[in-house]
Amino acid sequence: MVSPHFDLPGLPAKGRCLVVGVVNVTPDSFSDGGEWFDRGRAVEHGLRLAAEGADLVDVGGESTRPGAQRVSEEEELRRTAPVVRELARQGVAVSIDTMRARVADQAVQAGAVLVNDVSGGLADPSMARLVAGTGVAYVLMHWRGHSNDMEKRAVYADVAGEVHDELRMRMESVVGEGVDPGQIVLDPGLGFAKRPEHAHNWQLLAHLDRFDDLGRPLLIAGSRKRFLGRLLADAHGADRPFTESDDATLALTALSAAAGAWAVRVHDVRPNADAVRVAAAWQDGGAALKAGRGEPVGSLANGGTAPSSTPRSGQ
Ligand code: PMM
Repeated sequence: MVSPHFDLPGLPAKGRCLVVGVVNVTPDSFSDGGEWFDRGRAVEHGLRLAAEGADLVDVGGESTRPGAQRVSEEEELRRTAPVVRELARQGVAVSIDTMRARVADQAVQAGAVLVNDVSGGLADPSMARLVAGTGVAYVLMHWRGHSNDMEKRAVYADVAGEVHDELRMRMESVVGEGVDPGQIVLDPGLGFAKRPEHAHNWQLLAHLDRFDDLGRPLLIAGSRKRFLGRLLADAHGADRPFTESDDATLALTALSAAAGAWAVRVHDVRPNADAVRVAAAWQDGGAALKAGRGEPVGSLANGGTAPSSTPRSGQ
């Protein structure tokens, strides 16, 4: 896989895999549905994630769980803009998780430094031009359709090859609309039109090096996803609940970092922030540490500290 040493506009280059912490301001996301729906709690949670070591905090206002229905643009704006603004004001590097250009635009105006578009520019024809105009970093994810019918689109003869080719085409398309290739981060879209029972996600992870020729950094976002629960099913064939898949997520992070991922997107930040540091020290043989370039965990621009408890999902 390509190395994490990529310079992206407006983002920290830390010479290691970055950690993106998730704040879903939704009543129904699969992994933390309802936990941070309240605006004040969402901000508090984002601050906690930053203090625990998140390099970026990803704020989303629309659930993309399989089968989910869309929310209106107004509702998505109402959920996200104030949270983005307050986190950015407090010195957090914020990313906006949206498929809508207008939501992305308002978030960037409120201080977001990255647009995370799970549709790779397919859901909103205005997204590429907006991203080009703002110049911010852009996560372009592999996507085959909205959550209400993505499962039936998960048909592949060679999942890694097809995801690779579809990402390349999407990249060419947004570059054709003015996006600078240097703004782009690619994401294979684990769990999106990928079926646990067909091991699509594992096929992608096993073949991440096939994305090298695209020449862009990779974001890996497998935290608490169903394919982990399926792998860890019990003797009766029941999937491990996502509330008990944070250890598996941590393993995924360590392996992704070792494989050269630019960033991982996770819910439980603290152990994953540790894992990417372990991977970096392993890779450079402790050179940065010896040279006094060790890095404190969770240093916010405003010096914030973590509130004490980290609530778990109740879903
Ligand atoms: N997955 C979810 C939401 N946003 N963004 C990117 N770039 N990649 C993903 O795989 C991704 C995402 C859904 O998971 P959640 O409900 O835990 O946020």
